[in-house]
Amino acid sequence: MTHQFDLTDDQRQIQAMAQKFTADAITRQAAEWDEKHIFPRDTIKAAAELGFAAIYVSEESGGIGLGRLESALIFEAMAYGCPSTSAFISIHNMAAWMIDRFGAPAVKDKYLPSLVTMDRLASYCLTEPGSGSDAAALKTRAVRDGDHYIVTGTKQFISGGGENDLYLTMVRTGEDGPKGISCLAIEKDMAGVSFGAQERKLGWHSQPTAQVILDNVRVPVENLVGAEGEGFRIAMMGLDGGRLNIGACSLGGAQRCLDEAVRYTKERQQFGKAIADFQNTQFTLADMATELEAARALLYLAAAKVTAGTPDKTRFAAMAKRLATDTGSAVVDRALQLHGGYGYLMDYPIERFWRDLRVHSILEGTNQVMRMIVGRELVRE
Ligand code: FAD
Ligand code: 2MC
Repeated sequence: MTHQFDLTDDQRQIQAMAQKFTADAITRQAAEWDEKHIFPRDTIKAAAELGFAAIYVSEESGGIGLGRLESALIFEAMAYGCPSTSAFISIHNMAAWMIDRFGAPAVKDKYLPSLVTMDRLASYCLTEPGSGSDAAALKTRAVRDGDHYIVTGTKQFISGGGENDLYLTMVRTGEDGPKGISCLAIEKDMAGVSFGAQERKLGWHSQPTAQVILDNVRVPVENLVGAEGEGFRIAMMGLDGGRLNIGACSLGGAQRCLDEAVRYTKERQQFGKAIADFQNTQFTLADMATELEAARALLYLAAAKVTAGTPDKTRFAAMAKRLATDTGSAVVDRALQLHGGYGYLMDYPIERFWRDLRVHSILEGTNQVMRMIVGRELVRE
């Protein structure tokens, strides 16, 4: 019975491996990456040696073929050290999975071997300047010309923009709306690909974000992932998993801040005793731990549903992303309060987590869009 509600031995081993990698390679350097805006390519590549570049890519394609719960455990563990770096790796995983799941043999053979080793890094390009939440309104156009598409348009806010090697891009090949969208793999070095300036952000400093500008880029037709017109569905299926991963990054970051808050409040003395001895402190810590466990339980359930492909998986992924990211930020905010003025300083890690987690309520679908997905399905039933 408990197995149904607890991790298996194999899952615990995967979690422990990710926790060790985080302690050895991420946690100590993360503050410097944040402060100096360092993109830790070597550390990211080291994650690939453990299989973390292709966690739910099939073993036949060189991935480690795990489920979405195992994937969540890995991103949660890495986010304990650096949510920004963990989330960056999660986006690469989402793109690699889309190629593995929907790509024809030619496109898989061309790109997956270098993606699973992270010799190539991949971005996911859906958002445009004029279409964020209303993703199906995208305008980037791909016009067929013999055995190529000619692609023109601008993708906004692309994680990895300018640094990554492959851009999995949603483009319009047909009618307006979701049915006219296709998915194309576009290489950084193709003629006509350029990038906007690096965005200056509140958080997520360990990874680049930039516009991807496509000006009459000739992309071979074999780079189509899935059939023409299937791009929106493929993009949304990618996000079912991506949203779990972003939620997991919030859980890991919030757990770190809860642990820091317990440690700090036991050490910090005011009015002649540790501030952990005040009932307000203990009640605050109790609420943080309770809400975090509840959000984690929902996220793990949603992950199991996405692995199993249940009919309600999209709704559960949306519920879990909404709850985990809102809860994560609320937990970190209280950890900051319990640190008093020190929480506001860069000498302690809390303010970095506060900044890094904030964007998780916005990207991979805003938390309003998550409510839209859940609400629409509830009233449709
Ligand atoms: P808008 O859609 O303009 O929304 C503005 C506000 O209106 C939000 O509060 C929203 O919830 C609300 N709103 C909109 N429609 C409704 C509605 N129907 N009902 C109620 N409220 C509504 N995108 C990619 O494709 N790839 C990436 O790699 C990527 N990385 C990102 C990295 C960063 C750091 C950031 C900040 C964004 C990234 N994004 C990426 C884009 C991200 O997914 C979008 O910012 C997000 O989907 C919201 O779109 P928008 O910013 O255009 O906001
Ligand atoms: N799985 C499979 N198919 C799906 C799907 C899913 N999760 N979601 C939608 N579809 C299908 C849907 O079934 C429909 O097909 P059909 O007409 O054959 O039934 C088609 O796709 C269109 O779906 P909708 O009618 O729901 O489309 P609509 O335009 O109303 O809204 C919405 C979709 C709002 C949910 C979508 O636009 C959305 O998710 N917006 C948020 C955008 C977003 O998440 N951006 C993230 C960018 S990535 C990022 O931020 C990173 C950091 C990487």
